[in-house]
Amino acid sequence: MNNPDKFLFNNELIKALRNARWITILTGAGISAESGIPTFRDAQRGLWANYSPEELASPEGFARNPELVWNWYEWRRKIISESRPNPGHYALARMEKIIPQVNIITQNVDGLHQLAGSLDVVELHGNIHRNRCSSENTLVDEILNGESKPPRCPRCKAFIRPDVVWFGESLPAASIERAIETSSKCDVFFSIGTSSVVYPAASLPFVARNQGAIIVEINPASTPLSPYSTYTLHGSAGFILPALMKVAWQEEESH
Ligand code: BJW
Repeated sequence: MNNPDKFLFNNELIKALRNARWITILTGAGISAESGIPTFRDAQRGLWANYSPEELASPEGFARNPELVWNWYEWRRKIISESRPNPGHYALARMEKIIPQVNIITQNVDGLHQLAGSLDVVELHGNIHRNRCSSENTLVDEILNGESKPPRCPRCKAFIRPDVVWFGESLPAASIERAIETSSKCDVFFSIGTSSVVYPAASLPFVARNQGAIIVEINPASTPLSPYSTYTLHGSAGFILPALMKVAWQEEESH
């Protein structure tokens, strides 16, 4: 299925999109898969196959083996720094120019939505490009070359860690508040490229559904959200999103 013109969308979905005034979009690792960034659960292959997400992305895992966790983040940072947004990211950035209110809520830490030109992006799980002191929680800008792994905070000498949200940690209050607010006001809610298993992000489509929004899921696989979605579009985000833009708004790729 390579030709966008051949992808058949439900007419009611297209009508709902054309009438929408507020669209909220939750994204997960799947939207960045076509940029070459392994999805979170895919990343548990190869070099990292022996480690569970909880071991690599939790305060307990970091306390047990800080060097292992730091190396994993260094590995991911390298992949992310060499990647570019894909047609899925660009399609969402263009949607902002058509619909009066579009909010992106992302679980991703890669910054690719912003790089694609999206202006209103809420980062639920932080950003991998930033570091902070694991003790003081203050951002640390500069890491000296040749330092220990992980490097140490220049002030208190505690380990530096990525400024992301690990299992068991609270999400930034302003981000989750904004995410709930925009989910509770939208006409259409997209859930794109997420396995819908990690909370509280996984609860946002239900906030939207409970207030009457249409739920559109884009994912090659079924997820726990699929039975509750109004429309489930099985396929890759980098293919489906530009096709949807074209059919709903006669809008072409132009990046
Ligand atoms: C494609 C595609 C293509 C492929 N196109 N699609 C309520 C109930 C139960 C548990 C909890 C609960 N509340 C809190 C919890 C505990 C926990 C949790 O949810 N655990 C579950 C696993 C059960 N949550 C937390 O701890 C959160 N904190 C919190 O709630 O604080 C208060 C509290 C604490 C403790 C107890 C109770 C309350 C924090 C969660 C932080 C998650 N952090 C991570 C790491 C971030 C930093 C980093 O990136 O390193 O976030 S874990 C990881 O999972 C990462 C992701 O953002 C997140 C979601 O993963 P995602 O994006 O869905 O990726 P994948 O890989 O799972 O799926 C990819 C999908 O894409 C697949 O479906 C593919 O099919 C699809 N796909 N190619 C479209 N081309």
